Amino acid sequence: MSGYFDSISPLTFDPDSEGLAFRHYDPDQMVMGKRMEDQLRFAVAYWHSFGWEGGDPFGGRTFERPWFPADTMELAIMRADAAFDFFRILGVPFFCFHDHDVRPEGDSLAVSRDRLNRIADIFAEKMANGGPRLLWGTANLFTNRRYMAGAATNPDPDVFAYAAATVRDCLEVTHRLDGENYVLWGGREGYETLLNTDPGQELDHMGRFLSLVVEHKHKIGFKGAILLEPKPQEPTKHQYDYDVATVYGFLKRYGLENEVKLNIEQGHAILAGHSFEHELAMANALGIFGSVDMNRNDYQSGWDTDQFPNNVPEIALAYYEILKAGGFASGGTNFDARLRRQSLDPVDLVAAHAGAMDVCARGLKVAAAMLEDDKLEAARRARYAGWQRPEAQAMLGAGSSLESIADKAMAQGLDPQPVSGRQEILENLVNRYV
Ligand code: XLS
Ligand code: NI
Ligand code: NI
Repeated sequence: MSGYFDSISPLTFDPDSEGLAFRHYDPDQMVMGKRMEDQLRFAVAYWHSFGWEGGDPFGGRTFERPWFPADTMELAIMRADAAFDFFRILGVPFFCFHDHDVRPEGDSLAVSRDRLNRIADIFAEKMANGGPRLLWGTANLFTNRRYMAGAATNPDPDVFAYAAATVRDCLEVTHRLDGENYVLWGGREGYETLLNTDPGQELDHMGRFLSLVVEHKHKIGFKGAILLEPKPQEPTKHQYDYDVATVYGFLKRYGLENEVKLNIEQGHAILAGHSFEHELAMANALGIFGSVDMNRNDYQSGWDTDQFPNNVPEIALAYYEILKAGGFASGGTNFDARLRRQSLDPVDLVAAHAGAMDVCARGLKVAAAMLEDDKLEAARRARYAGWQRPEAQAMLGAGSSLESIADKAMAQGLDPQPVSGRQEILENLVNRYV
């Protein structure tokens, strides 16, 4: 017990509450054949909630937490105590962490690994005593200055090797803690200027690195999924893992499309000029949907603001795509989100997550209702109905050619007539559920 959250009791589902409670998130409510908790699979992100100090480019720490700056193991343990107290207040089933969030880095790889293992022992005990499970672990390959020019894509092979050692250790700790996934977000895998960069070589290094990680996963018997997290910009101007489609091309090129899935973040989708649901639908279409980071960006500011979700219609469309993909398998809903820097108090952190969980619960219920009613899907099926005809199917089959299709079209004197896409009618339909 850290004492930090002592003034706050565990939250319950209480729609009539005037205080801190869930008004929509009822873990036991059944939604499309599963408990809501098992559909949403919420996770708290250790870094934003227990590591981030409230700084921005114009000013430093605004939050006063007793474990800051967490540069000793004693403080790291105090932070772990507070984190697990917090998880219990929310009743979340999962959490996520980077090595860098949970232990101070040592002055050698060996010391860093030893510290990570010591914290993992503490986590294991807390997890066994009713704490949440691990949705995913990951390595921070972007904060230390050694990574300023990338990790796997660094021009210095020693940095590649250092990153390999770091990921080996994090993957093994994730495995030991029964993590359901292991995430690689491409931190500084990208570049600032072509004048000093060989992108072809860097992509090959990144492909090799990922293959090594996948190989090691199998070697140690880790059953979780390896997830890549696309992001188009920030911190480097040109991030290689731009968006879902780009990452799919990368995976294909290095033969990893059946080994790796994606962790899709709403804010990153927005930065890429896409909607969240676009990225989710693309991942589902390409067979690489894995998990989500449920944090939005500001639509105007153009950087990764990591805000808690608060827009139900948006989140409903996201869960609609997730449910269409069959729901989460190993993935879940991770709040890779942080408070605004003026939100100083423990209660702010609790309320931010409670509100976000309610927004997701509402979104999920809306999505399930739309899917169960089948009106949207019926309209979509009707739109593609022509493809049910045998002649249409034949065009897609092996026996057809451009010539045979063309000759037939000419012989039939085809003159296709446009049909309404019914966008506004469909938007109105969605609005009836929200
Ligand atoms: C940064 C990413 C990061 C990953 C984990 O923008 O969202 O937080 O989720 O490394
Ligand atoms: Ni993220
Ligand atoms: Ni992000």
